[in-house]
This record gives sequence, C-alpha cells and structure tokens, in this order.
Amino acid sequence: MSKAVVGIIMGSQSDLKVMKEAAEFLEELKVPFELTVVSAHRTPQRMVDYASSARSRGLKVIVAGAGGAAHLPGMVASLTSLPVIGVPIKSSNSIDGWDSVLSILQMPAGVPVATVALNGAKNAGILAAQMLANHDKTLAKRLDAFKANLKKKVEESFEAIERKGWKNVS
Ligand code: RP5
Repeated sequence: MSKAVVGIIMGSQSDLKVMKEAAEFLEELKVPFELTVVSAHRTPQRMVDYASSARSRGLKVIVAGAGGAAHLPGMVASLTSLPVIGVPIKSSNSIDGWDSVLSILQMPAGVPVATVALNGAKNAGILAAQMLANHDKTLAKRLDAFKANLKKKVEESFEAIERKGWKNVS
C-alpha cells in the first residue's frame, strides 16, 4: 500500500454515504488516500492533531465534509497550509443544506476552503486528483481519460436522440 497523499475526513460516520464518492473516485484513479471521522465539535483535539500533523505525515490535500453547522473544513484549513476542499453535506441536522454550504463557503480572507456543491464529494475527489496531477503525469493521463469518457457519454446520448428520436430514448 502506498502512503496516503489525500486525507478524506468527515464530521460523522453518517456523512460516509456521501463522502465515499470521493474515496471511490480516488480509488479508481489509483490515488492513495486515507479516510476517517474527525468531528470539529465532538472531538476538537483530534481535529487539531489531524490537521496540524497532516503535512508532515505526507498528505498533499485534505477533503473535508460536514453537515449542519459545518465547521470542520474551515477549522482544518485554519490549522494547516495544505489545500482543503470542503464538501457541504445535507445531513439529518441540516435545515435544507444551505446551513452547511454557507458555513463552508463563507470563509474569512486568508483561510480559503475550495467548496464544492452540496453533497458534491465526487467533485472533491476529482479536484484533489487534479491538484496532484500538476506534479504527476501518469495521474494527469488518467484524468484526461476520465474527461474524454465524460465527453463520449454526452456524444452517445445526443447521437441516440438524433437516431431514435427523443420519445424512444430513456
Ligand atoms: C455534523 O453533524 C456531521 O458532519 C454530520 O453531517 C452532522 C450529523 O452528525 P450525526 O448526528 O449524524 O453524527 O457535525
């Protein structure tokens, strides 16, 4: 097993159903990562220890997801100079997701969190891989192949509509 270069963390195990999409993407692209639960509110010291040791442990990017009063990504960003990608999660304690989006998005100047869409963990995984690909040509090729496949799927869909008519495609 290679050493993790991405740290995927989340405020609760209940976030895993969303956050696993980041893990699945990184696994697909063969990017070594670690995944764990770190709660800003329930385990604040663990959050401090995790974030402040992240760079020296070899991590290059942190993907942090949380719902409701989502302080984890911003607090982690305050404790490390690694890039932090925040995933707002529509959790059981969330009003409608906006609470989590705004908590993660509206960071003060000097402490950025690259915030993806609500429940957008897959994009967080993609963005983490794209950051790493700046210094990894093999990974850049895998990302190019992923993008080419996105294009191919759209081409197949409009070709099918043109060929069969819109009423005959599902
Ligand atoms: C947040 O509270 C977590 O990130 C999670 O999204 C939410 C609910 O947590 P649980 O009560 O399900 O553990 O801190």
